[in-house]
Amino acid sequence: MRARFVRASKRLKRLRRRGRTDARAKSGLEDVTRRRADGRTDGGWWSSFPRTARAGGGGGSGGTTTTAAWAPRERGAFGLGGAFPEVGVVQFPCGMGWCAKGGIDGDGDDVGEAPGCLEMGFEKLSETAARRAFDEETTTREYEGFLRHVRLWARRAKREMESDGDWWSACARVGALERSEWVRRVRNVGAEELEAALVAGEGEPLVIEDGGKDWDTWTLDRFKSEIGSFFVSVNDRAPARRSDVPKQRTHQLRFDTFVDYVASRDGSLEDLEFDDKRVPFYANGMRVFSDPNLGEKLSRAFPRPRFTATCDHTETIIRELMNQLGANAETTRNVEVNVSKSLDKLFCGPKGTITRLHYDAQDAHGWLGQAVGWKLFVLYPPSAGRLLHPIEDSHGGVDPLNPTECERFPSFAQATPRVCVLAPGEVLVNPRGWWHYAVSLTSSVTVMRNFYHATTNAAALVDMILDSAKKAKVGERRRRHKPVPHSAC
Ligand SMILES: O=C(O)CCC(=O)C(=O)O
Ligand SMILES: [Fe+2]
Repeated sequence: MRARFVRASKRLKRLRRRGRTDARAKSGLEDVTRRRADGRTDGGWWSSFPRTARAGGGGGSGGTTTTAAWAPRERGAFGLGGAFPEVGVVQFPCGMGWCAKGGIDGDGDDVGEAPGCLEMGFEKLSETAARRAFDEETTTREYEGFLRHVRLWARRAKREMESDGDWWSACARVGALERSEWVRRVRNVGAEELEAALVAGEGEPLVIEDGGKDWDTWTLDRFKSEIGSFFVSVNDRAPARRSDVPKQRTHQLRFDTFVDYVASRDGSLEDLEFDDKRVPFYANGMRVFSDPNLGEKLSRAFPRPRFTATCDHTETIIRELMNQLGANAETTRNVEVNVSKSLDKLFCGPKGTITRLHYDAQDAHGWLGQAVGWKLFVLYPPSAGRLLHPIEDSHGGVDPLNPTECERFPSFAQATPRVCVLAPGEVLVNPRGWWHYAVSLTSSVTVMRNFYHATTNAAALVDMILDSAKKAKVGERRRRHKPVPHSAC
């Protein structure tokens, strides 16, 4: 192997000296990109590549200029290699890859008939990049803060468990931050009670213990088989902040492959086995409910909790406003899908995946229900905002779990956290403007919806509807005026 590398790098050096490498590699790549990009040869980054490709490949000069499928056959044409996700191609570096037939070239080097390049589907290519990122040793301040909190708490809980031995009640105590209060827990919540929790004063968060009683029992495996084909974006810090650039790592892969990754980092807090060198990746805010193939299935599996019927006025407001605007049924339907469906989301990640402190944009209320696993939430009322060192409008600069955060931000010590640990089937209602932080204590899947209530936060929704109606109208106009293709004769 080593000898191959040495030979390859010697040859690379020689080729670079002769100035041949780039031109040949690019001409080969250009041809593949043409085939893959369905004629999109102008405008893309590859459009600056030489237009000529030599039929049959091979070195030397001459050859016919053609756009026919062509792959380079000699090593020199492979250049430095690389992955080109834009066109779904992986090109081996010079001297790498496999050779079908051996042979000796003009320089006396052992060469084979190398494959032009390996054409890989975009999905495969993205997955390869994601897997590589999962393996990188990188962490974040919030993940470190969480680990420090858990280890500190574990020492205390261990002492307590020795007295009562109840692991899950000990797990619920992981949220017992200094000076914290528990979020109020209710069952069989009535319409008035819930509405009051949203409307009165700053509102009050509630845990509805039977909120998911109409949901089946779901497991990670069931999610994997039901929505495994969904192509999901995962990242190592969420929600995204402008100041994350360029630190945030985002990758895309099929959901079933991501579930395998989640399972590979499975385990409850009890084992206290954390990969503290690798921050876990989080599928944060999957818009799978608006997916044309999978959305219906999920909406049926997770019917909106009954208590929301009396305070989630989102769809009524959309229909009412579209009616007043004189919109037709198609536009109304489009706006309903674009606005309302996009407010339903799914979150999935291994233990230790974090949603950093923030409040939900566009003045939205929200409910968050556990489908799989346990999750810790830390909340602060809207009026505590200035103690949380807000950055970029709706993001908190403090990390609620970090044991030394008050040394860094002394005023943060005055903020009183409201804490809850959600178990499967439980739903947290989070009124508008309430700051919240979430961390998975086990492998976890959460179903979430942002919603609007006629007398508290409808104004923000009206803006969203008008915006979406404008786009839906433009789309319809475009569809109506589709150019008729010229006939060939
Ligand atoms: O990670 C979570 O479950 C919290 C999600 C959340 O609050 C959000 O995306 O707005
Ligand atoms: Fe949120």
